[in-house]
Amino acid sequence: MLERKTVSQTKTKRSKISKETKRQLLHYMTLSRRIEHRIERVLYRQGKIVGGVYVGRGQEAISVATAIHMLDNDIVAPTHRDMGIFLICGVSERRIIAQYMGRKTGVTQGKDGNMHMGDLKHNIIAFVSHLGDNVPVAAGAALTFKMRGQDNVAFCYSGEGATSRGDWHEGVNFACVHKLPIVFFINNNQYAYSTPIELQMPVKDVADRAPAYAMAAEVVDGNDALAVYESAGRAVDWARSGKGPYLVEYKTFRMTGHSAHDDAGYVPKELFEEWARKDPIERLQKHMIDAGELTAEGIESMENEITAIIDDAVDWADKSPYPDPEDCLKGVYHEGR
Ligand SMILES: Cc1ncc(C[n+]2csc(CCOP(=O)(O)OP(=O)(O)O)c2C)c(N)n1
Ligand SMILES: [Mg+2]
Repeated sequence: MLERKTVSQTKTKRSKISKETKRQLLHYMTLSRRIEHRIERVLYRQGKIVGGVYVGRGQEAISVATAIHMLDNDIVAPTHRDMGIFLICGVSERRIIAQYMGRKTGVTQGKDGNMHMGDLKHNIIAFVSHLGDNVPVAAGAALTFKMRGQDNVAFCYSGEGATSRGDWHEGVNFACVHKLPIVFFINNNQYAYSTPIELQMPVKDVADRAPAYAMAAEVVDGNDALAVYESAGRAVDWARSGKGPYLVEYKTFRMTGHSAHDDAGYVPKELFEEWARKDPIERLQKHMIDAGELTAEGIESMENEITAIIDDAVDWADKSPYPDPEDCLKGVYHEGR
């Protein structure tokens, strides 16, 4: 079993990460933040969003710098704060915005208005809303890989709150007993809705749960995109090479309320101030500027390009029709190939 590492031990060999990879990380992290900002702070307030909105502000490095390691036919089970995964997997910005606006052109063809989406054409298991339940589902996919002799990996995401659920533990136990090719990526943003971590877990780190399943695990700074990238690479390699499951806990902070209607009045203001100084996008920008890999003009042109993509997506989605009532029952059950 791999010795568990702590945040301070995960000093990265950054020189090995190419400038192009860093640029991709920055692009997708910025795109995630901007698209979620448009949805939560603009479209939601204009009454154009159907249902609730959950965002991953401040956590963008986790979904982006992990999912970027997915290979062909790998499968992913995201959480409600993983916009970056949908973007990395190639779901178009237009379909994503249409999803939130409840339109027929959205990922669920207007059956839902937020993150409860998935698309197997993009290898994304539809988001399982019952927290913890995406673990047995993703473990089932990993079992299929193993039985078919495929060297694919299931990427399975949870918040720290979900790790206190019974179904989470059952799924992890099953995956570890059968040495399945699965990686558990945990975003530990220190709150589960309004419950702070110390009121829902007796252990210090989520990774402390791993030894009970003889599972390799490490704790990593989730706001350091390059550390996330490197640790995810290690974890995925481990699972892909047949050594069984691996858990990576990313320490981060939810820089918003639980959802768009929640003002997070229960979170001490100082925590937001402290974590604002660790913003993952600003940190990556600073690293790249210091390394001579990015300029202020480069940041501006990336942001302009992203704004244009989002403007186009909103315009397209807004012109899309709502679903017809008879469409509601279509696609609920498997209808054959
Ligand atoms: C079994 C279950 N209980 C409650 C909820 C309602 N709920 C949705 S998200 C959430 C908080 C989850 O906390 P965490 O797992 O830490 O994820 P985070 O929202 O912090 O990313 C809750 C209680 C749910 N979806 N499923
Ligand atoms: Mg949480």
